[in-house]
Amino acid sequence: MSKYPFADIEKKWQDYWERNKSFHVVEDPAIPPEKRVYVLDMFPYPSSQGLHVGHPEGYTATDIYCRYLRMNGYNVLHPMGFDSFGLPAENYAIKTGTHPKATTESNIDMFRSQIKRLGFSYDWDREISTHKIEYYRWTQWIFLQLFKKGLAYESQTPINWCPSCKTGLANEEVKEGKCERCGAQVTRKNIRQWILKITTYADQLLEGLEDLNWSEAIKTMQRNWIGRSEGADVVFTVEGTEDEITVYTTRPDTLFGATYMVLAPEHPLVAKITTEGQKAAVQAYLDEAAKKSDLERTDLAKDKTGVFSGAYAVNPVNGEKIPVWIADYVLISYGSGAIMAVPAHDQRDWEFAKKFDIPIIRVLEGGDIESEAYTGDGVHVNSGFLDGLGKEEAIAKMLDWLEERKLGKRSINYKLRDWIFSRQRYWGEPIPIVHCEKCGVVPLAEEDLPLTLPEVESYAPTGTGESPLAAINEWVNTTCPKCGGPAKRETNTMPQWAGSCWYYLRYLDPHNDKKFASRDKIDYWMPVDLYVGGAEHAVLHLLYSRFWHKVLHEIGAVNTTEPFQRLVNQGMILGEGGVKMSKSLGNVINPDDIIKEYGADSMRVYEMFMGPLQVSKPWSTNGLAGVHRFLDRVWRLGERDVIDGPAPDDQKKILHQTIRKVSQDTAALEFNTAIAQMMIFINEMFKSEKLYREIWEPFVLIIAPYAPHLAEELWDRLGHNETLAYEPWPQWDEALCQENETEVVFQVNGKVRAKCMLPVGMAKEELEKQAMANERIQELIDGKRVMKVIAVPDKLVNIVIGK
Ligand code: ANZ
Ligand code: ZN
Repeated sequence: MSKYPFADIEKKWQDYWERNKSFHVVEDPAIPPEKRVYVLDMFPYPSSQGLHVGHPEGYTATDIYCRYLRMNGYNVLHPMGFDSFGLPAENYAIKTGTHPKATTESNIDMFRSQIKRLGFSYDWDREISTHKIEYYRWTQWIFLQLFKKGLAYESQTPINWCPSCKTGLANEEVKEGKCERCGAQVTRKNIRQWILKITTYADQLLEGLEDLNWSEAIKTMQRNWIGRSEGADVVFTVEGTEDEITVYTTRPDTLFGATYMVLAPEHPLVAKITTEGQKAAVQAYLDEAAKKSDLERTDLAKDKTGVFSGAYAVNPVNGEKIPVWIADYVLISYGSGAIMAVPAHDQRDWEFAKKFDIPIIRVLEGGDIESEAYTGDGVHVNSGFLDGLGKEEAIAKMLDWLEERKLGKRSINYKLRDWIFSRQRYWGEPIPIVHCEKCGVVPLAEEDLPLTLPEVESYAPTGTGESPLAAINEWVNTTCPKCGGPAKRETNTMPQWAGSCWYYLRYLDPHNDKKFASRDKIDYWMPVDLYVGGAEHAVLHLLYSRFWHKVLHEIGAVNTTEPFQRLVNQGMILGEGGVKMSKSLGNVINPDDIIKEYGADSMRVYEMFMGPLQVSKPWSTNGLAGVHRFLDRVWRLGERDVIDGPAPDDQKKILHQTIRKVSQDTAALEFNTAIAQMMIFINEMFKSEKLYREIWEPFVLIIAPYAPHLAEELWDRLGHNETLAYEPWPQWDEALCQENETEVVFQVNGKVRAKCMLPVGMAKEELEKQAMANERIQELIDGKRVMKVIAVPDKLVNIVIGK
């Protein structure tokens, strides 16, 4: 008996698959559409740390599923690639002078070999990397399509600015007021930016969620991010002037309770309406507010600040004069950048009014407005023509009233902001735009793509808000594609999200140099049937790629309105003890070490055995060793000589039960319970000295998706000389699965005293007889009075005795 030689086996089969291109897939037209499946993993960013244990979790899950589908006759597209533009490589280049391309490509080589060591069945001929010219040429092409549709525009906007990375950040990259990458405090800076109009698609992005097979949790996160809000724009006039202040409110029914107004500090009317006497105070306040991020400003827990402008506005419903304040809890970027404040019924306004001693007027009954704002429903009071109405009726009535008098109109707002798409960085896709003195902003012609990233001397950002590309005169100075006159290239680059917005399409046709992907191939495979990855991409990546996909659909470039039909988010793998794996805690598990010590198959089966795919679960070295022992037992069974004759019935039964469970659970991505059943099967097998071919062969096939190297080796030993990857998946016979005996317990006064295997479905009377005839039970009831016998078929018999 030899030791389970996983290292040799794994190397051997990985070489075999590679040599034979076992998982190369083509668009076979003979395969009907319902048998074509596209299973996608979120591709990794090739960091210098290499693969972590979270990567193989999702990758193993999809790999098992793909291998299972292939054996069930599906044509399976299962590709892998690298999201290879991004900040870490650039930051490393700034520190060391190493070209980001060199670092990135050596990291990719490391990742690829680590991934290959896990035996995943990717079609490596389709590998892509987003930083490759052949790839980003098409990212640039898609940008041009967005530009042509008017969905890309330039704007001078205050953006989040990381003073340490010296670059602009999208709102999504700011976490609690700090830079997501480096942790520095984010400030505001006015800068020229390229912006994508994702907001145009807000409703489509919301509606599209309905038909997707995604978890409700992720859908809710996307809905909240889009943040559709229905309300009204209401016009107030500034007393004694022609100036008008438009506010956005979701509660027009509370107009009679508006006791002040607020302008955002950046509101254009601030300068105009501020009175002489308030000028100095207002200016001081504006200077302070400019330093804060939106997040800090809207933090509900934060102390409210503000300054009186000196001006008054007139409430359109009752002609009341109310003071206009300037306060940073109102954002310029939402609604109209101005609000009517109703302190009795809005908590932020309530806190502000308390602090600055502004009247609080109740207009709905309910709550205790002395201690907090009342935001619930109730009968309107102090509200003229709304008195006596509930919230919904009052809103409707007020909207009609305002619209009739042209004092307001229904309006819809979204939390979703347009996407700040430019980065003042080197290691990204150049934006294919030139700035011409005469023609302004001019896109490159599609034929002139790719616009390649030039070599630079220094990767360090200039800190002026310009990218390092701005320093390369030969590259920057160019001619205008329109008039031929002197022009300058755009020097901003695209954000890392750009490449990952459409990579799933490039896998379909990775070597096409005429199109981003041929329509035939798109039609053959799309949409993605299953997309597996971490929940950290719940909004950004998944929203951006949906947006691009919708644009591509509109221009007729793709066949579906949504890219990812089904999404599954894997849970986090935590460190031993249930805490997050982190360098500082020293509890990071390196997949390479695990593979070396236990083998790739052990790693795969262990990660799937830890628990349901979607939940977080702690690493356990004991658990891993247990799984390794299980595979070792499989190996040892496989070393027996197989018997070709018919197997005994009990072995057939456990086999068919196992095929059924593994088939159903694998199809449902419930891998842990499938593995548990295979463990039960192996225990049963060890009860006999004999191993029958008709039992063993099907088992080797069903364990193959989980432990493919081991299974291939066992299959080989069984005398087959081709990969089992396309062997038909074993079918189970329901009749053979039936348990014909079951364990029944015998109790005396509720205590279990004996157990017995009895035929399934035995009648109550017969069960009672069996119990009474049991030796141990007879001893216990001997000389006692039997008061009652309760029999539950297939489960138990309880004998109640007296003294
Ligand atoms: C008066 C009012 C009375 C409001 C009341 C609420 C309750 P959502 O649902 O998030 O869309 N608001 C409007 N524009 C704002 C801005 N730029 N910055 C900060 N707050 C703003 O919230 C809409 C409500 O948020 C609006 O309705 C407005 O306050 C405030 F009992 O108007 B409300
Ligand atoms: Zn020009």
